Amino acid sequence: MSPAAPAALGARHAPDLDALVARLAERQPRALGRAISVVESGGAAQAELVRRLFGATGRARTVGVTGPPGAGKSTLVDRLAAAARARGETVGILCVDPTSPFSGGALLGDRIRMQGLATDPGVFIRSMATRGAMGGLARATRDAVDLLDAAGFDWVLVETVGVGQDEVDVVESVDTVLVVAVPGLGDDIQAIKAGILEIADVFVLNKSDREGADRAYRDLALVLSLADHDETSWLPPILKTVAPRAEGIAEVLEAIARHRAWMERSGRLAERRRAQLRLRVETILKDRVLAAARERAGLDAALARGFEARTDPYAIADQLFRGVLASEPGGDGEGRGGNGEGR
Ligand SMILES: Nc1nc2c(ncn2[C@@H]2O[C@H](COP(=O)(O)OP(=O)(O)OP(=O)(O)O)[C@@H](O)[C@H]2O)c(=O)[nH]1
Ligand SMILES: [Mg+2]
Repeated sequence: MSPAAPAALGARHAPDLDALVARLAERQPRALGRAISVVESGGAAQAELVRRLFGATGRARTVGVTGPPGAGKSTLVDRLAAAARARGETVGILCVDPTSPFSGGALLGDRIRMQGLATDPGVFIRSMATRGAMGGLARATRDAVDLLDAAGFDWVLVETVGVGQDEVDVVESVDTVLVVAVPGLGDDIQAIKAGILEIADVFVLNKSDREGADRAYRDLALVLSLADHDETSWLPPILKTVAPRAEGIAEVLEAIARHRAWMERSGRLAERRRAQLRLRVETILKDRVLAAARERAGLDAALARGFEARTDPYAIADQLFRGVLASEPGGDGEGRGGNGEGR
């Protein structure tokens, strides 16, 4: 790789990012918001910002909260944050909604503003959505978790809406995953069985004030008992909560702490972080190769030609991949045509 490229990058972005990084350490909300916009917008600045902050990450308790729409995730996040604040701990909150075109703090922000947490300097809240996340929502979210972690928040809570692959990707970037279920929806239990049973570290049966809570508890317990586990594995607890009344919140915090302690003791924390690193690097690589194919190897033209000639997809991909390898990386089109340096 040419050393000139990163240097030029640094010169272009350094003054801005230096100031931003300094204000991040003070957890200034506007700096945090700007930094998250930087990682959402993708490109060189995203990479440079994470590069500068990465050394300060790894300290926060990171918790994902996922489950079906309306299960009470935001209310839970709000009460968990309040409980952490009561202990003097700071909380960064990301609300990720892949189905929403809007980002910038509208959804969860409004809810929590009503509770008064948003005026608390120990709490930062931000919504993230598809729009603007050029490098992919999961990647931007993972970077945003790093930002909040590096900024010194004791907790980083990530709420994701729904139960699709996007959510799985997002929650895989935290240390503890809470899956929220509610009584009275048999289909939800099915969905949990099919999709996210594997990723749950703690089950929260919210809306336990509703009819059918005991039944739902038994259903969940049954599903869990059928899962593969031995004496060395973590058996996800099921905790009943009534989030608006903060009932069961202390128990959820306690379960998170127990899970974290087990992760450290068993070596799973390091294992999970290694797996997360692999996932992130592989995602970045995929994005880079695809971007290089588009920008330097003529992806669109090759597709158009290939379609007309009925060339098979493997042959088109082979040709593009050779084009990527032959072209000069890092330059704004300067390396077009390739000179063999990229091997
Ligand atoms: N009865 C009852 N209602 C609850 C409980 N928890 C949340 N709610 C209500 O359920 C509704 C949805 O709560 P949210 O916290 O917005 O749920 P959510 O899962 O974040 O919703 P989305 O982000 O839209 O998927 C609100 O009206 C809450 O007041 C609970 O334990 N019991
Ligand atoms: Mg919500």
